[in-house]
Amino acid sequence: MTQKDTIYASQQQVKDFSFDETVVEVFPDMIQRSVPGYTTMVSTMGKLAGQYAQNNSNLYDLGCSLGAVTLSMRRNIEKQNCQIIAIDNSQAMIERCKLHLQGFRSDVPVDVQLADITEVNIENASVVALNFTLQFIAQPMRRALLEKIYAGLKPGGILLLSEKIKGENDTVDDVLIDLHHDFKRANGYSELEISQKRSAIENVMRPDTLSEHQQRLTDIGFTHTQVWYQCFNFCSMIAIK
Ligand code: GEK
Repeated sequence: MTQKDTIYASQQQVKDFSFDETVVEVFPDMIQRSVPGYTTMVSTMGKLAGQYAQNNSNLYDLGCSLGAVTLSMRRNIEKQNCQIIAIDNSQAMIERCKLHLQGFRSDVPVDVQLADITEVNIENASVVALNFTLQFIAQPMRRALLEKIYAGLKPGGILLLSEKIKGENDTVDDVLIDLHHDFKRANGYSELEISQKRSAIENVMRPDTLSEHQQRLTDIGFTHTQVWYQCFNFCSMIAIK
């Protein structure tokens, strides 16, 4: 049973959000009630990984948290000699991720690493997943990370990128934010929880617009980029090398 997220339920001095033990404890409930389409995105990323995995290659899950995308990819890989490398820089997440993965049997090896994704090598990759992780990387460092991923991808390899996005201007951004807050209310979050979480996250997560994402991916060299899911300000893309 996953524990309910009540982190911002009481009035408090709101600190910047971090992926610590308190968050890990409630993470599945938090992400499910906060990200519209999370289940669809995770399962579809697994299917796309199955389709684009190449024999003798690596599949990366960057910012893996508890390993949802790793598990989804692992269920779908049919190619020979593939390995999944799951990386997160939160010790609490990595410990829980290892336990979680042990609960499921598979022949596909998974290497779970505690590391900063801006500092690791990406090599011989057929699939790289960034499921709501790039948004936590400082904006000036995002391009270098994506360039490193592009360089580490084999021809025909893919990047699976899900992000919270900013509307193209303030007017439409407000529309998307209101719709998202309605979604959270419908999932049982109170006004206090919604506003305190917003304050906690605004310094650590700065979304780009969809056009900024698409332009950057094209500039880096990805030949095809397609949004395959969007609900309010949450979207998921595939970019093919
Ligand atoms: C899922 N993909 O459930 N290096 C490594 N990890 C990082 C870094 C970094 N520099 N910065 C942040 N993280 C998951 C959900 S959550 C998204 C991803 C969310 C990690 C951070 O510790 C956290 O586990 C994850 O990125 C972001 O499919 O909570 O909104």
